[in-house]
Amino acid sequence: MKLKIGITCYPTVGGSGVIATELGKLLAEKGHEIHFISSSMPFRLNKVYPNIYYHEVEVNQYSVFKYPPYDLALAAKMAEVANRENLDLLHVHYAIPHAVCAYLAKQMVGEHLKIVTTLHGTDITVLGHDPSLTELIRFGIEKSDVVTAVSNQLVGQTNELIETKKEIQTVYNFVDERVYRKVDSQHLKAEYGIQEDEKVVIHISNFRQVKRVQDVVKAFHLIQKEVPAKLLLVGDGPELTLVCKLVRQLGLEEKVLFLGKQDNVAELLSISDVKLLLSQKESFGLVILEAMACGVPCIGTNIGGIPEVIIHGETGYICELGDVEDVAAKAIEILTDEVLRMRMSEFSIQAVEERFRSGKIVDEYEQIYKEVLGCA
Ligand code: GMT
Repeated sequence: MKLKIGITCYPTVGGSGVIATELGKLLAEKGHEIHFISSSMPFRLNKVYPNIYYHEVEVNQYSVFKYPPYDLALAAKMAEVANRENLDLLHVHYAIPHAVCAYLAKQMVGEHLKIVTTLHGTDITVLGHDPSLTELIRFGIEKSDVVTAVSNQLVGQTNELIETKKEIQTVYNFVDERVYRKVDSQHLKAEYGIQEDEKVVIHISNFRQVKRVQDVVKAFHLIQKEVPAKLLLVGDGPELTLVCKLVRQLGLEEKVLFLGKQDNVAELLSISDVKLLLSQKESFGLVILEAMACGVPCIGTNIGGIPEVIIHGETGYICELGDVEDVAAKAIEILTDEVLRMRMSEFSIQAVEERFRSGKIVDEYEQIYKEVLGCA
């Protein structure tokens, strides 16, 4: 049965926007009709799909409003699209504001419009800053017909912090293995001035404080004392200036390459020997999955969903938050033992195939939609 699905996400924000967009594309490839309802065009929606539509939420600036009413405009747009296009369901990413807006739209459209909400962890981060929103997050969750979260850890954390009785199912993130696979990009090494004997350490993020990019630089400082290596820092964000300063202080200017935001990450991953993600908050860590799919062993912190993605000792290593000495020791182990690195690389590709394959996860979402619509 072909479904008509509305998808709302923050189209330009990190992993959740990527997952929402990729999910829409893969569902469209399976014949479903997809309607993205968001403030701007999802950034990975880069080709024409005849059964994908984009409905832009426009917020008018009337002088009477001190703040532009985005949430109301979104709810109105959701209701308008749901009525006109006869949507079966809205799949929204984030409880606030999206699940709350979807509920408002449902009130306008009728009970038949189902709401599936996926939590990515950011609601919980927001809550850490503003506890006055707890009730609203709980409301958004409890008014959704189905709620999923991207890791078991996030399910537990949501139950604990939001104190909701709502059943939350784990549906892991996935990668499009047609994009994230090992490719031949060895020429990039020479182009970036990386010597034949130098190993490549990579970090990719939006350089927010929670990503602890300084820890990556500190660990790399220890690594390069033992192994000839370069560090690729991919991405941009608020911490970049401080990270540059630390690189200068440690005298690493010649060994750290700031590559800014990049689109073809698979090419960069394919020349990398190990990846570091040393965040203090991370409900899943999609960038780890992307690296694993390209056969890159990862070292991550014992935080959030990271230990559900990296299998310690098999596909990479888990270290305690802030323990840069241990991170460096583990990285040196991987970089100096080619047999170990190759084994971890192969296990990483296998783990993605077994647990996070796009086909498997898209089927899980499809099953959820069919159950909630009573057509399973
Ligand atoms: O981590 C970010 O800064 C972006 C954030 C987002 O909203 O996209 O990422 C969250 O969702 C991703 C997709 O599910 C997860 O892979 C990230 O771990 C999660 N970030 C945090 O929990 C901090």
